[in-house]
Amino acid sequence: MFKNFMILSLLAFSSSLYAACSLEMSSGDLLKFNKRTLTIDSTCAKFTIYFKHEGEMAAKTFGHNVVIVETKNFDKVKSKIDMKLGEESGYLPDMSEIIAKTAIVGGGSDTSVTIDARNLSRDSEYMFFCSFPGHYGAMQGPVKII
Ligand SMILES: [Cu+2]
Repeated sequence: MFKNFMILSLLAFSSSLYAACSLEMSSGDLLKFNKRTLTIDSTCAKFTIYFKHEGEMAAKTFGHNVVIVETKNFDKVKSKIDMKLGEESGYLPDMSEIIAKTAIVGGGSDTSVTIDARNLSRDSEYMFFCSFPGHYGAMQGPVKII
């Protein structure tokens, strides 16, 4: 009985370990992510965010990405969003405040970014948003660190 319990809990533990070091999210032809909140496990040396654009609009006209910052830095980072900086940069300059940033993707494309989640603190507040110009107002949410 005890042995069976041990095996079951080991299985549960390893599958949650596997699941916990990545997350999948998507968006489409609306100003919306499919998730309201992200959860990142701060024990993961490599935490990967997989992001897919499931719509049809081109990256240049209605692309999306996922950017993570400390909530206290959001105003500063969003104020630097500039169409002139181009799609490649996510319309953002290089900034130490940017913790993670995927590429901008258009309909049918996907991308990912991997970060060392051990740098994130459970005592700080984080959020995610899309840095395509004009999108962050609707495309944002909190990131929970566990
Ligand atoms: Cu967007």
